[in-house]
Amino acid sequence: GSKRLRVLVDMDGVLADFEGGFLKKYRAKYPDEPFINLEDRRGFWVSTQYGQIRNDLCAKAISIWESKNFFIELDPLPGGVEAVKEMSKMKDTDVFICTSPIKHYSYCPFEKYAWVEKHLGYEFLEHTILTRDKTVVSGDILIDDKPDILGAEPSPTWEHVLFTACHNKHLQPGPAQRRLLSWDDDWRGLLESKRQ
Ligand code: UMP
Repeated sequence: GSKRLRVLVDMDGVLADFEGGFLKKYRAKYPDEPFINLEDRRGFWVSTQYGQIRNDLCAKAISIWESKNFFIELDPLPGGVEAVKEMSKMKDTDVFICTSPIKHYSYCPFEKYAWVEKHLGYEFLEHTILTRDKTVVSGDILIDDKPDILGAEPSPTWEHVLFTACHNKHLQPGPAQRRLLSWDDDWRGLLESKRQ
């Protein structure tokens, strides 16, 4: 098929290593506090799982991603930047980064744009969407590691493809939900399947 395709790609947990960056900075700031190895992460919300260990660890976790330089210093996840660059050069393909900033807005929105410029180039800022509600953004596919993507629009136009992450790998995907195991997985075939 040759239908024009609009692909939405999430940032944290898909292009940028939020979980790895969090754990490294949390352990450096709180060396004497308990922590959760990435293999033991369950549930999308890091703060919720830390709060289950001990109540005050929820706020300590949040203090990490509310800090200056947290988002800009996140490492790219393997193959993500390369995949986005390749898909944006494909015929009949529009790629947008679609990411939710935290509400503590001092650093995060700025640093998300800076990360895109640093890793994908200034031109990609034209293709960067910061929104707290991805259901109101239209597209054919949304590649995202969050299992439940809800918002004001009950029937989003995109198909949510679940990108595997430490916190969701044990989840049984919904009956029709497709997964991308990593950027080594067949994302090209996934895009092609939506052009039919
Ligand atoms: N985030 C939290 N709390 C957590 C984990 C993540 O606020 O426990 C933030 C980081 C990102 C946002 O800014 O939530 C998730 O954005 P998306 O990956 O859904 O775009």
